[in-house]
Amino acid sequence: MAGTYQESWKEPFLSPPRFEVTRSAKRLAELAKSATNLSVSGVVTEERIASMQSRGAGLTMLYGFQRVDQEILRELQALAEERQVVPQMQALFAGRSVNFIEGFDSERRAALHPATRDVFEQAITSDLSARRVVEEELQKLRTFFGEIGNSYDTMLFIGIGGSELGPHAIADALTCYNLPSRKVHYIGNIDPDEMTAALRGTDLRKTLVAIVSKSGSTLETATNEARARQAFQTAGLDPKQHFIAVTSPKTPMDDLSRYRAVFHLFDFVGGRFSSTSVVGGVLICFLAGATTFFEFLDGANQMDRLALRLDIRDNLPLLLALLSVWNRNFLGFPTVAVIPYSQALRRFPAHLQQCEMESNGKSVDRYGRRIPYPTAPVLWGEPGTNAQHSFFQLLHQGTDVVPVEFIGFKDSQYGEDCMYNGTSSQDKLLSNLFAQALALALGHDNENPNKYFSGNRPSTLILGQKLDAKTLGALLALYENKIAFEGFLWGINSFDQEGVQLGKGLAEQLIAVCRARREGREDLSASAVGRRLLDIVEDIGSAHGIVPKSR
Ligand code: G6Q
Repeated sequence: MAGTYQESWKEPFLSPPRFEVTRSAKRLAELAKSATNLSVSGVVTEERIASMQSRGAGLTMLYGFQRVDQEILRELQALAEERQVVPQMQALFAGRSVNFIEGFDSERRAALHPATRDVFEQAITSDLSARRVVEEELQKLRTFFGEIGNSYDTMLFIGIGGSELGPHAIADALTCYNLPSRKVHYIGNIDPDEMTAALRGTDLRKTLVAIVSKSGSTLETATNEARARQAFQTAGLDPKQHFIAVTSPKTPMDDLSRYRAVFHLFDFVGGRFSSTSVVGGVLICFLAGATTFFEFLDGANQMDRLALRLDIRDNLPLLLALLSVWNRNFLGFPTVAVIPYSQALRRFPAHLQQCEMESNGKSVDRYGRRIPYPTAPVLWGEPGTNAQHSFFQLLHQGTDVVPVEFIGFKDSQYGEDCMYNGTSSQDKLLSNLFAQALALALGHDNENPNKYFSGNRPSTLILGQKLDAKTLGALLALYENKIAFEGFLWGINSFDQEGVQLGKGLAEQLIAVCRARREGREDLSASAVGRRLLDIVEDIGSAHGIVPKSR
């Protein structure tokens, strides 16, 4: 029954040797001093590219453009074993608590997002109560979107952070599967202009509003919901007929007297890992239909199955994580760029930015000890080929080496193309992807130093037949599991986000000062510097000689 899910963590977590003292980490540090140089003639051969590939769940990963050889790959496998990362992943899939800091006040929860898509074949997550509540919510989704039929053509999707980035990225990626005339506006920011822009030209009579908040109390979402309700009331419409909620059981939003329907997510699913839960479900079911959403879940579930394999050549997420750790910890590269050669994946790097950096941007281990090695790289990216005309200069000739993860597909989504100068646009797109990987790896000699390319700049190529819903699910789960594996390798808790609390608390203090000033009171609870900043912005118009409008 919904709302009765109980956490099933009980036993102590695994305690493998610390990352920096493992035998393999020490050996990898040695090997890094003479790591494969991709720019040396005869290193990047067709045999190397053909042999250094792993396949699964509809994706092919080519890692021959990484600075690895067979010995380094063996040591990366050994590192995975010494750090017991597959057993840790098994514990995650079993619903054990993986979200904790031992010995300190912390969350103590499972991270069972794989259960949100474990609804096919033989189950791979072993928490029956979690699977049951997931299935109930999926059934509710099917029923609700079946019942509403074509009553609405527009969705206002109000949510922020994990309750917006992933769903937005996947919905953009699946736009070609949208039902006729379905559209969505996303409102995450507390910036009032975002809501104003969304409301302009929207026919509220045909609009469904999804309020998405796991906690049911996020400032931005609550504010934007209040504004949207006002807009409906002003238009003479009953918000209850138009608003649905996605939230945890028992939050202030878990209230059927205010919403047409309430869908539940649970504390075993972290916000940034909630794309395959009802958070992504309400959006994709509205835009593209439940069948597309289930195909997406199926692809994610296929990739999850690979994440439990021991051999890194069969476990794509683990291999991607190990290559990331190799570049970050042993070769010392501070950032990674994810460049999809697919316009549909335009929001995917933004989603991965949160997944990687909020999960693994940590400086203490599971026991609260400061760690002496780097953790998450800065992750960034934009779609190619556009990115080539923008920041690729730095990738090729900048002073920092930026490893790249290229993503590309053999076929376009719509299958509509044009022949121009003897090739299709899709041919040109993929040729550009491969050319960039080659140029980064091989470089180019030239007597003119300004035209010299050092090469030896690593990349991984992630390729698929076509970006359909199933492939997108696999791609998402590839990265979700990669990020969890990185956390297991580094010995950190990838599933909390204490780092966002400090600024949030200071903003609340300043908002209290604003409220007091509007009410003609003085509130001194914020710092003097913070209050001074409010004074400065108050005076900014007159400081620039602008006559203030009367309010
Ligand atoms: C994600 C984070 C964070 C969260 C947002 C929205 O993992 O926890 O980005 O998703 O702050 O939170 P609510 O869903 O509770 O509104």
